[in-house]
Formats: sequence, C-alpha cells, structure tokens
Amino acid sequence: MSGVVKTEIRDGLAILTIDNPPVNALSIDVRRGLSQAIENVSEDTQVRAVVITCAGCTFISGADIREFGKPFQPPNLTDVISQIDGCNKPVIAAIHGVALGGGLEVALGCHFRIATKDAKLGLPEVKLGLLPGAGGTQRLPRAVGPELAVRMIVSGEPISAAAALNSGLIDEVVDGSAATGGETFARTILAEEIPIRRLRDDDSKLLAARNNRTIFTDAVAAVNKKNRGLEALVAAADAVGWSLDVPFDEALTRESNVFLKLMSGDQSKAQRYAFFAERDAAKIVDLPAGTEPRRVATVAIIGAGTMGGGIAMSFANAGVPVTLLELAQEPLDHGLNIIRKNYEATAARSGLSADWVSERLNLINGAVGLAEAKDADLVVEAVYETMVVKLDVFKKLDQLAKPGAVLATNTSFLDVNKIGAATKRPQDVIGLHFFSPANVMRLCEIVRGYKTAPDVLATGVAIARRIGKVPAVVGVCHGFVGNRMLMVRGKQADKLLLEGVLPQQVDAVITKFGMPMGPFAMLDLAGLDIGWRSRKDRGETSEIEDALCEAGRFGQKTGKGYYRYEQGSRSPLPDTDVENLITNTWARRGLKRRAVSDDEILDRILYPMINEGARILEEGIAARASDIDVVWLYGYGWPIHRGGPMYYADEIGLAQVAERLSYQSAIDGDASLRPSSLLSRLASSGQTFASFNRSRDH
Ligand code: 3H9
Repeated sequence: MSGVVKTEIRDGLAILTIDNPPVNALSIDVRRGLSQAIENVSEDTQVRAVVITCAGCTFISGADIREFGKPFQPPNLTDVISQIDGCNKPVIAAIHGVALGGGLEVALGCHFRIATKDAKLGLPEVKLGLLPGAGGTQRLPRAVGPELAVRMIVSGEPISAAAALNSGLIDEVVDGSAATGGETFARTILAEEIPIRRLRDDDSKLLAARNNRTIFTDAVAAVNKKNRGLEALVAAADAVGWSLDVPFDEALTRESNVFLKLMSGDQSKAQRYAFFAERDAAKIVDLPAGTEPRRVATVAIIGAGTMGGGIAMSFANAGVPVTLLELAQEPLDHGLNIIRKNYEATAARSGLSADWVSERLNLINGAVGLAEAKDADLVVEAVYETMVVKLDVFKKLDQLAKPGAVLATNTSFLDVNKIGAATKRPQDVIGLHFFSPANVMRLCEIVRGYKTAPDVLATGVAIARRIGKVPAVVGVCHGFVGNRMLMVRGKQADKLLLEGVLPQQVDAVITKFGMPMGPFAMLDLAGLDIGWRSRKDRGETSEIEDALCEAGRFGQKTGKGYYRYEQGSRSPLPDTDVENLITNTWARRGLKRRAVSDDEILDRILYPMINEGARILEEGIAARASDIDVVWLYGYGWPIHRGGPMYYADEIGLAQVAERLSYQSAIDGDASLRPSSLLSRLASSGQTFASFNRSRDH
C-alpha cells in the first residue's frame, strides 16, 4: 500500500485517505496509491462501498503542477479515474477545503459526492494555460449542465458547496468533518440500496442543449471579446461543446490530446511559471528563522481619498474591520459615500443582496482626526503624495500609535527610509504600496526600509495575503520596482512620438502584445496634470505632454488628452488636434518623420524596461527576477501567458536584448540604454535572469 493513500476498512466500508501535504496534489505516488487501493477494495469481498477523502487542510487540489513538463510516469489520471468510475461498489468523494482541477475530476469520477459547508469546487486549469485533462470537460456538463460547466471551466473560478448542491455537482452538504459525512452518506446509500450513478452514462442534462448550441458559440464569443490571446480559453469552451455530440470515450481522447498540446506550449509554460513566481514572492529570502508576523486585529487607514477608500474596501472584503480617518467631516463623508456606491454598483452588477453591501459597510467606520489610530495594530497612511505631508503624518502617528503597531505608508515613489526616520520607531515603519483601484488590483509592493524589523516585514506579507493581495517584497528606490520600470517605459514612448510615431500606434502595439492598455491611454486615465506638475517642480519638461496640458488636455477627466473621449465613454479616440500638435512639433524641430515598424516599437518599449529590471535585481531592490515579474503581472496587467518582463527576456535570450539595447544606445546617444552590468554579464555567459542568485553571483 502506498504511504500517501491509506485504506481503512470499517464495517463493510473502505475509507481511502489521501495524505500528500501540503495540498494533496495528485503526484505519481498518489495516482499509484489510488489505483492500487481501488483495485484492492474492488476485489475485497468484505467491502461494500468506498469513501475517498483527504487528510490535512483540503481535498485534492489538482494534478501535481511540478510534474508538468517532466517525463510522464504512469498511471495517467484519466485511467485512474476510469478505474474509480468502473468500480463495482459505490464510491463516494468526501470533500473539504477545495476540490480543484484533477481533484474535482477524481470526484466527478466517483459515483456520489458530498462536501463540507465551506468547501469550494472548480476547474481552474485555464489559469495554468490548460484545459481540464482528465474528463472534466465531459463529466462536468453531465453533472451541472453545459451552460454552467462552460462558465466554470472558462472562468476557472470555483463555486461554493451551496452552489454545487444547487447545480447537482454534489449530492449533500454535511456538517462536521468530510470523512464522517462521507461515511454516513455511504451507509445510507447501502441501506437504501441506491444504485451506482456514473456520470459518463448520464446524458439527461445535455438533452436541452443538443438543439441549442448557442451557449457554446456565445461562450466562445464572450471569451474572445475579453481574451487577450489566451488559447486555453477557446480550447476549453470547444471541448465542453464535444459533450453534446462526441461519444464519451472519443471526447476523452480528444480532451487528453489537447491537454498535452497545451501543456507543451509556450503559454502554459509561462502561466505555470507565474503560478510559482506568485508563491515564491511571498517568501522573504533573508527572514531570520522563527520570525512570526505581529498580530493584526484592528486597522486604521489615514486618508479617505481614492486610494484610502480602495484599501479600506480590500480589508473589509476580507472581513477585517477598519477605521477610515480624515481631516474633516466633509471629505470623510465623501469618501464613505463613494465606498457605499462602489459596493452598491458591484451588488447590482453581480446580483448580490443588500445584506452583502451592509455586511461590508459595517466593517468600515469613519472618524475625523488621527486620534482613532491609537488603538490600531496596523495604520496605513494614504494621504497626498508629498513628502512634507507624509512626514507630518508620521510624526503625529509616532506620538499616538500604540507600542508595536505597524506603521505603513502607501507611497508610490517616496523614500520610506526618510519617512521611517521621522519617527522614533523606524523599525515599525514599512511601505504597503497598493495599486489603483486598490480594491481590485491584486499587487501590493511590500517596501522594506533599511531599519524595518523582520517581524514587521513578515506582517506586511501576511496581511497582504490575508486580504487576497499578491505581495512582492521590494527595497527603497524612487518608484520601487513597478513605477521605476514604468517611468523608463514612459520615456521611451515619448521618444517614439518625436520620431514619427503617433500615440495610437504605440498603444496598439502594446495592447496587441497583451497589456490591457498602452502607455498613452494609461496616462490619459491617470491624468496628465499629475506628471506635468511634478515635472514643473523638478524643472523638467516633456515637449508634447506639456503642450497637451497647456491646452487643458489632462486626459479622461477633461474629455481629452492624448486622445479624445466622447461624453460618458472611456474609449480613447484618435484626435486630429493631437496629431497636428505632434506634426507641428516635428516641423518646428526640423525632425524627419520615419516609419517605425511595430516590431521596433515593441522592442524599444520593452527592452529598456527589462534593462531597468536588471538594475533593480543587481541593486537588490528585488530579491528574484520572478518578483519583478509578479509586480508587472499583478500591478500592471502584463499578459500572464508571457510570464512577466524578466521571463520574457529569458525566453528571447538575453544576448539579443543586450545587443539591441547597445545598438539603440549608440543611435540615441543615450547612456541609460546601455545594457546594465548584470544584463551584459548574464548575456555574455549565456545565462538567464532566472538563474541569477544574488548571494551566489553578486
Ligand atoms: C490539473 O489538475 C490538470 C488536470 O485537469 C489534468 C491532469 C491530467 N501542484 O497556494 P498556496 C503548492 S492542473 C503542486 O500557497 P493556499 C504551492 O506551490 C492543476 N504544488 O496555498 C505551495 O508550495 P510552496 C489544477 C501545488 O492555501 C503550496 O502548495 N489545480 C499545487 O493559499 C501551498 O500553496 C490548480 O490549479 C499543485 N496543484 O492555496 C490548483 N497547488 O509552499 C492550484 C499548490 O512550496 N493551487 N501547490 O510554495 C491553488 O489554487 C492553491 O495552491 C490552493 C491552496 C487553493 C490549493
């Protein structure tokens, strides 16, 4: 008997317990163990029914992703599930925690399924650039109907136990443990002589859809509308469609072939990389062993503006009570009102109840002044992005916050060390840089100052994860990781305008690459006046952007910027006034317009960003290249199937990136474009960013 699958026989029932920490993934040992156990119990005349359950915090979380891309070892999961399906005794899946991917496919191969109240069930394979490859695309439509099946598979989002019960995915929701619930259910099946139900033989939920294929064409159309190039989504929707007219076994073979094809493709490779990069980013490389995060039960947020409000919503969404602080009643009421409207809009859009709205609103209190911050375990400052204002807030906080409270700034550019030095407790000060809209964007840069204590850093990471954010630890520099690279991108985009390119061409290249927005549309969204004011303060200029601002074109908020916007619309429309302004600039400067190819635009935008990423890595501002990728994936919408800028560079080959940068640096006479020393070194030795290990190579 395999060590990871244990069989216990009790009074005619075989309880098969999978115990493969941390998340009971279907490793080779689990597949072998399950196969062997099913064979044994099928032959054991004492056994009348079988319960499959899991030890630890969850049911099976899916195939073992670490095995993908490595030589395959039998048995394959589809065969193990066929064995379960073909078992001559009723098999019951007893689910707690999550049943995901191959885990749900195992459950669908069982004859009955029960789950605990808090369980979640789903097929998230598309998030890894795959489709369910062990029968999920064929059994799920038979369990819940093709309409819900296609939605679940294409979104990859799990559903709750209650929704699973409603849809027919499970047979019962149980109180108490899954194992006990499964056992009781199995005994009932035996007592009531309920016959075995094999989903493969049950077409009843497919009948209506057989004459109405529009649900698939609609699903594919919906996917294509939003899809920025993910091939797994379309493949998954297609595969669910086979359930209507392709014989079950043939559909399984097709599904398996497509799964293997996707798995060996570039997109899935990048998406699997992103999965592990996200988890690695939460690991602090040099954290002393045994460091525990501080306890955070109460949170105060200073500033009820857009950022403060979004941050408050993030905490409330995770059930953490917050107090929102403002200088005066009027801006506080305004901020709270916007939060309420945001929740109401979400509820209306997603069919959620008024109770859902009030549950969240009840977790957000407001108060005028800073005094209420005195009891908070964590204070997040989200005031105006100016050093003087931030220093003033931190000096005051130092006077009133309780000892041991974590004091965080949400600055997006400023020096966290300087902010810490304004207090007598710099060890308690940290940056928690949320991205706008903070209640939606998943990234949180955890900025560690020179003096930030290890347990404060650990608290930053832990709290970010607790509220569903993806943390990435970064060091102090102007703009940290994300905005520092964004500034480099902006400078290159500006340069292209002076060479004959129009904003819409640059933006089209970047959106075709898969980013949600190009640099100019993004500037219009953020507001051009912010950069204009800060350039003026620093005595800097940007010829075209300054001219746009002088003409009152601040972006979406004024209905025009690099683009024009129709009343009530956020769609950027090319504007002849802007084109004239740009052509006049060329004429005035005596510049000769040059046709620049899309490929050149892409390289000239991305390679300097990668070069900056290399500097960030070399300086130790990011500990791993994959942390930089995480910042761009979750903070700026870098397309997941391209893994992130550093991964993208590794895939192209660093020699090509370095060579192209050297060439452009010579043409432009711009030393900042020269390959950084790390990039040059890795490129000349044929290495990758992924292979760079600071403690070894620096
Ligand atoms: C599939 O099933 C294909 C089939 O259709 C067909 C096959 C033929 N494998 O996220 P956490 C590790 S595709 C290997 O921090 P949480 C993870 O790397 C699969 N390792 O915990 C981490 O390791 P470390 C479909 C896995 O509590 C540790 O477990 N399934 C896997 O926040 C803890 O992870 C999915 O896509 C795995 N499948 O969340 C589910 N899963 O400590 C993917 C996790 O070394 N997993 N690890 O960094 C998840 O969504 C979350 O991990 C889960 C737990 C919700 C399970």
